Amino acid sequence: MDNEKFENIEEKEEKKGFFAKLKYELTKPIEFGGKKNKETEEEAVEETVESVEETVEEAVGKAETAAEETVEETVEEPEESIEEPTEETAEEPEEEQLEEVSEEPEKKQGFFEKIKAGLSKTRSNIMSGVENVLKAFTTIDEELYEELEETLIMADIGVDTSVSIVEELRKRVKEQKIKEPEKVKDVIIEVITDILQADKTEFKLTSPSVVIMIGVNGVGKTTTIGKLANNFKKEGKTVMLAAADTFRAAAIDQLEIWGERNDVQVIRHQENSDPGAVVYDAIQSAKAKNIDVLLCDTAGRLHNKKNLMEELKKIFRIIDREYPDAQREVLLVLDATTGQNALQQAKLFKEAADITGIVLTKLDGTAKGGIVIAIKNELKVPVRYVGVGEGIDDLQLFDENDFARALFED
Ligand SMILES: Nc1nc2c(ncn2[C@@H]2O[C@H](COP(=O)(O)OP(=O)(O)OP(=O)(O)O)[C@@H](O)[C@H]2O)c(=O)[nH]1
Ligand SMILES: [Mg+2]
Repeated sequence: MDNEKFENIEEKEEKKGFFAKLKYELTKPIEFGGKKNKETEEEAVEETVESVEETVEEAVGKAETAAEETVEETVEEPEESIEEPTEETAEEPEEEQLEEVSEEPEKKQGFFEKIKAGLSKTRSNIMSGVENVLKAFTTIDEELYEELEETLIMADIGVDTSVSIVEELRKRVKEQKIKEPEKVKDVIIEVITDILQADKTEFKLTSPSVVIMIGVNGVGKTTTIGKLANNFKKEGKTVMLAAADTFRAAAIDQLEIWGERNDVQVIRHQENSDPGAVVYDAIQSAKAKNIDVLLCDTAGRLHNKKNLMEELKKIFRIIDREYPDAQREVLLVLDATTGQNALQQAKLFKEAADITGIVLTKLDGTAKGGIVIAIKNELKVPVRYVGVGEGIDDLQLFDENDFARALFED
């Protein structure tokens, strides 16, 4: 086995991933950074702080190395890069190019680049592991499959899903009569893409509709409401927010800020008031004003788990009774950086709520994005949106094709 070659490839992958992330970090808007984290002492939030610190340290360390490397590279080939702007470039009129590209595909391209950059760590986490295993084998045997399974599990794809991926892989390798280990990589990509694209349904909101955001604390419920309000407004819909997380005054204020930013009304009561009453009032107001979408924030934690689930059930009962004509969407928000833990949370919330969709936040910069494959495969609840940053525009409708491409394209 050629160890040196091994390391070089790993280094290259890492570098590629790092530059994509660095590029993304430099362009993303900084909003609300860490504000929430300072307000609560819950473990999950502390973890987020730690992981942010780790990422910063890691980024600084890598940036230093990268800077050194860049200097070396520049010194080595200075002349070529100076000569680069050729006549061709000078001749091409800029305007003509702009005319050709209409606004829509450009926007889509921006979206795609953002998710691709966000997924760079996940991509190298999955693919460099797979490539290393495949390189270590000359024939396809049982041991190879076992090592692949282990690699997929390590990449946060989850045990059950990794087992079923490898099972399907065996079948396809046999069917396609593949003999060389390096050709297995494309089949793995194919199998995972099929999982991501299975059971596609379109997310459509009719008017009026009510969207309830649920999930444990710190996953990004309130932020996602702010981003959703922005998305819906851009579609020409009227939006109202309900501050049904009355557990902390700061939670109500946070929603209020998102309301101001989006220029939409926020229905709020005092801290510790009944969340059901907030939702009741919001429904009456939304009806009176013919609001298209009512977005309800809920608490991520209460004194105990049972309280939380009971409170959610009460909110759903009020919506059923007061707003039967409205389309009801219950979106469970999961934090991609928590990996397997996100799956456990989903199982818990499924007991209390009819979850209609998943929002997977914080996909930007995490290496644990493989969890989306497990979520698709195991939860049987559609992923509707993905969060790729803290800014108002950092929420994307989950597009199976784009996501699979972003995950595997170099
Ligand atoms: N990087 C990144 N950060 C995000 C994303 N979504 C939310 N956040 C951040 O995560 C933190 C927690 O978000 P909140 O919206 O307050 O979470 P919450 O679920 O409402 O939390 P509770 O109100 O405590 O239940 C904030 O600092 C957000 O800016 C995302 O997609 N990417
Ligand atoms: Mg909140």
